[in-house]
Amino acid sequence: MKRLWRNGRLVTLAGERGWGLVEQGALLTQGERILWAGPLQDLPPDARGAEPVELDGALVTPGLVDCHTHLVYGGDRTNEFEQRLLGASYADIARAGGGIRSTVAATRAASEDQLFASAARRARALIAEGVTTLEVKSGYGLDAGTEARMLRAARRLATLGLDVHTSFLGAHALPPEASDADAYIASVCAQLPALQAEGLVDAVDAFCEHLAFSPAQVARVFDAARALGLPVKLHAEQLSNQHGARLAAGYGALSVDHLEHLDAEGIDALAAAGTVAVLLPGAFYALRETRLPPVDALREAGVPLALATDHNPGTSPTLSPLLMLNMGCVLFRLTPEEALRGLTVNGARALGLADRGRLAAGQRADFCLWDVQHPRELAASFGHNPLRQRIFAGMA
Ligand code: DI6
Ligand code: FE
Repeated sequence: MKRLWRNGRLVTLAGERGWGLVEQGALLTQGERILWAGPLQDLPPDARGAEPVELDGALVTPGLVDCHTHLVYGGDRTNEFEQRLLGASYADIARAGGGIRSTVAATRAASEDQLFASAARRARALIAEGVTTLEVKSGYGLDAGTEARMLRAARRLATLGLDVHTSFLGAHALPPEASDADAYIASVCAQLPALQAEGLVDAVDAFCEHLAFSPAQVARVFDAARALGLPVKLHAEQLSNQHGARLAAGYGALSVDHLEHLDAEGIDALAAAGTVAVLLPGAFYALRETRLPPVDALREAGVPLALATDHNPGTSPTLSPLLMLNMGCVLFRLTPEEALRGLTVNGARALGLADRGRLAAGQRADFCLWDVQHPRELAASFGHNPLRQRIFAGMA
């Protein structure tokens, strides 16, 4: 059925720059697709017979794409918040058996239904701020059964009315029972074919860090992904420079994420490969990091910049993509337009998706109606949610 959404102020993000603002705009949709977007006065003839929907001057943006989350897990890590306030570092806590490993124990003890129920509560919070596409990683199971259970729970989040993309992050940390990292990497690679056959994997991710896995170990995981035709992405250069970005770019990675310690050579590699840089200000803030990702140099090199919540129980326990818009600007010096592109069109690109993130013909009919005058307000304010309505797949 065709719908004509009229009297909106469209933030189309058409083109590579600018908001693409259309005052007195309209959107023509059919089912879950946009057929046309533009000024109401230029409405094409095929709008005849479409059911009219009045937008009352709302500001319309593409639906938000949260391209990096660890939304499915068991347990609670707020004790680590207190430990860090007393001076412990993330690495100190990890070495003492806390951190990722503590979430692994709680996740292994949870059923798929329990994992789904807690993740659904979190997903509803993201939805309430306009998220229509969500990426979810595994990586808190670190054994074949629990990794698969996490990914199944993640896939079930689609029943809440959002598009879910899953990444296999078996190479997140060494599980407590393993003593040989290379042997563990072999088991990670061995899990992939069955997970892919079950339709649980859209991309393969890894954590390249001195307290996680080396570039050589990550390369083995990426080789296994490549053999199955799966795209890769990487947690890179978060706490130190392991040259993970360069490695990932060599595999044509969709994205590299975090990047506080990225160097000039890594930036050139990303630019050459067309890999998206995903910035995660929630983790930067929560860990009270001081070293900034090289945003100016990334921008100058023409690397697409995305922004995401990185929701996880340890380093980024936020469920607010709107707060990430603000932090992306205040902490990382993105412009409000770059920040919004980062949570829409470039977030989509970080997932290998070209069919969303803009208001244009052929795109998915996922969009948000906001009670603001100008799109920069979405980034300028924080702790406030001006979402009036969220449209997913053409439906309110
Ligand atoms: N980097 C992160 O920010 C999360 N994972 C990763 O590789 C943190 C995961 C955690 O601490 O639970
Ligand atoms: Fe992460």
